[in-house]
Amino acid sequence: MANLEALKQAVIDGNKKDAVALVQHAVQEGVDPERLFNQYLIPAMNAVGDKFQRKEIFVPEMMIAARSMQACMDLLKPLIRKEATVSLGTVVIGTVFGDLHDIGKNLVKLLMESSGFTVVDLGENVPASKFVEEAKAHNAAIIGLSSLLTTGDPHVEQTVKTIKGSELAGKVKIICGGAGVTKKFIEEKCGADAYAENAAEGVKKIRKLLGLG
Ligand code: B1M
Repeated sequence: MANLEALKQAVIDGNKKDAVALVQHAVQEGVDPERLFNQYLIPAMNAVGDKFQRKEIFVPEMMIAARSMQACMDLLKPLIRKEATVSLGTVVIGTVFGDLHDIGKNLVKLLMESSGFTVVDLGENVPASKFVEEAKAHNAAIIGLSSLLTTGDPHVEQTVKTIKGSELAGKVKIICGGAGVTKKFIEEKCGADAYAENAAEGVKKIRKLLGLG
């Protein structure tokens, strides 16, 4: 039987080799890849964050754990991507300026693609103007902002302002998520169109914003 608690622990410990082997084993045993993400990999990264906050680990350990998580995600990616024949729309996504976290954003991207959207990934540390340029170039219906740092708040607000003040105003909807922002801040203060707590909610909210039900 697949040892999923051991998988969680391997990610927390930054033991990439074991984590990858345990994911492979779980998949061979028929465990649902999305269940692996939601019930083991994401809680593992949350545990890493808690340890960092308690000063039990420091940036290098956090980095090593993140690499293990990324390796597991790379392995699962082809398994949950279902090729859509027709795109439901284009989403331009990136992590806001000053923020280098990309694991959550990559997960959101993966789920959006597997749900039928075309996703243009701008990476991390993305300036506001780049979101506007790329959304124009790709005729995007949605811009997705990810923000993990609470110090990123002003960048989220600035990015939303820049997009809303550009010729994209009224043409593109903005959705934001990430541990650095709250629903209240996103929907009431910074003027974005939607907040999503996680990747699955992100897909649901985008469908709603585009009137896809
Ligand atoms: Co950093 N980090 N980190 N970090 N890091 C956090 C975010 C932190 C909460 C840790 C802590 O203190 N407990 C803390 C922020 C505190 C704060 O702002 N209040 C923190 C800090 C302080 C820092 C540094 C400043 C540390 C330092 O240098 N002293 C530094 C900042 C660098 C920078 O960005 N300029 C830093 C660096 C790093 C690493 C590079 C080591 C690494 C990132 C590697 C990488 O991303 N490639 C890292 C990591 C791994 C974390 C934690 C442990 C894990 C983040 C993660 O990947 N979670 C994190 C603690 C935590 O979050 N528990 C922490 C798993 C991921 C799947 O979840 O990204 O939340 P998440 O995404 C979720 C949802 O939020 C949502 O859906 C996703 C999945 O369902 N979501 C969206 C995200 N984006 C969305 C967009 C959407 C919709 C939903 O629509 C567009």
